[in-house]
Amino acid sequence: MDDLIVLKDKDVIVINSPLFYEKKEEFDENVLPPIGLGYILTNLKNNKISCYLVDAVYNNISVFDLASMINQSDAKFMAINIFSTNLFLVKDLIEKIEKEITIIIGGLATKYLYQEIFSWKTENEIIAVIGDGELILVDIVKDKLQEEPIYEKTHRKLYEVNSKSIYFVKNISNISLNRDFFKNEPLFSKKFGVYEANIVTSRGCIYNCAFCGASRELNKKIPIRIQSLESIQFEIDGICKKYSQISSVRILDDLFIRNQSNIAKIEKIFTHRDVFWRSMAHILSFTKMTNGDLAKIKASGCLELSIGIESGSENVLKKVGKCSDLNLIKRTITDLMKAQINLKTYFIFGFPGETKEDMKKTYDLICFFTKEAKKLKTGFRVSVFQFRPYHGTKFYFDLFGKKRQPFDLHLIEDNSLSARIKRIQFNFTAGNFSNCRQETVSTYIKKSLALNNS
Ligand code: B12
Ligand code: SF4
Repeated sequence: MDDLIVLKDKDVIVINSPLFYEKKEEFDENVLPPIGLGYILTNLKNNKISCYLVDAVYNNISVFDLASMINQSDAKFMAINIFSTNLFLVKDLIEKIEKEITIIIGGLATKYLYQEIFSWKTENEIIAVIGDGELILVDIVKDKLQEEPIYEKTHRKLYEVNSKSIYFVKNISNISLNRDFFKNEPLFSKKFGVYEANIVTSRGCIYNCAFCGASRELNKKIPIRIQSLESIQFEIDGICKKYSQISSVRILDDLFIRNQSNIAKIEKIFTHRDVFWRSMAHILSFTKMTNGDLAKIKASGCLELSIGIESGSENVLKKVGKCSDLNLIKRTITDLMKAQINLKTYFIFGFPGETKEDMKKTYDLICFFTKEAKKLKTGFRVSVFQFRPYHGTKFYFDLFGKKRQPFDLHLIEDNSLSARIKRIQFNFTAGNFSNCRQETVSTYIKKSLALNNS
């Protein structure tokens, strides 16, 4: 394991936490670099703190090997992200660490998981951070923290970086991302035949999806931050300079397109640049756009838009809180197809209380879009998941109540699903919350995905 050698002489090991317990021999999926950790590493380096990224997902490192790497390193700090899906893997990792090291845990989920995290069996100090990590981490490592923890007990501290904190990144256009830390960039997209780099142009979200931990309602203390046009242009110039083979930029946030007034910005960024782009987008971003606007998006080099639709049942959509107007959804998607914009759409089966009729409506909607795409000769694919109640989401609270300890939910790998749909990095299950049998949910997932090949 080469990394063991590299980990010598590093003060801070920054870890993209593993999604699987064991090394996955068959794992050959594209894995995106952890952008949030990239910002953290960049600021550590800018402050002359030696650090190293261990990407346990991309490097396919088991929990056991990761623990050995940490135990054999001479690092004084380890900083690791955590998700609902790997809570118990991170627990196991931390409980396997035998050396003295300060453990810093961050990411959106810490807000709801810190009590569980603080109960883990380790003599090491654990510091949990809610919110932006890049500024506070430097002061943690230098032992120069200028704010008090919002919660503290023996060897455990919780810090909250909200808009009042001096560690809050007020202007995300002023921070930099050193991509040297990423070993898996640029990534080759087989689908589009392009080398791509990834960017995130906003923080926070203006929407309120009931399955998402980033929803506005749940993060009121954190204002939305948008990267400026100039800063995005500067970032993309840097990417093009760094990677000569780059031919596309992938934007990983729902707010890049946002609304009609952003089209001029998109044109300025991409029309005169020799790179394509693809992005996540919210379905409501297009509500006021004309066909002319959509044509401009296409002409600026848009390879594909990834849009969450989630369900074809208005009842379910109302609970989801994204967009429940099915006519609007159909019209928007069809208009995008008419503009020859390739689409990747996301759907979820197995929402709480979802019935077989609801699932059928989702399947029928996907069939409708598949036919439309054929008719209009444009690219259309679907990505389908089974519902998972992530900690700290509206659905989680609705299902389990606010009083219930927020950590006794086990999200485990669903191997049957993985075997079928070949995206093992996303196939976790916490059980079936719908009104149907698991078999029905799985059948609809399978049938819907099969439409990709029809
Ligand atoms: C884009 C995205 C992805 C992308 C790419 C992420 C990337 N490469 O950076 C992809 C599709 C790969 C992805 C994957 C997953 N994602 Co995601 N993702 C998002 C999304 C939409 C934006 C995240 C983002 O880039 N934010 C901007 C960057 C700059 O911020 P950041 O990553 O949050 O990091 C900052 C802080 O959170 C903090 N921080 C983060 N880590 C750490 C660690 C330490 C030690 C400290 C101090 C601070 C700190 O500091 C960073 C810099 O300020 C969010 C929802 C949202 N709008 O926030 C969901 C979200 C974060 N994802 C989520 C999940 C669950 C996952 C997966 C586990 C899904 C799965 N595989 O089953 C994986 C995890 C893979 C991984 N190891 O990264 C959930 C987490 C909720 C939860 N309770 O766990 C979210 C909130 C969405 C949701 N449905 O609720 N995701
Ligand atoms: S799913 Fe996307 S649009 Fe919905 S709240 Fe989360 S980040 Fe926002």
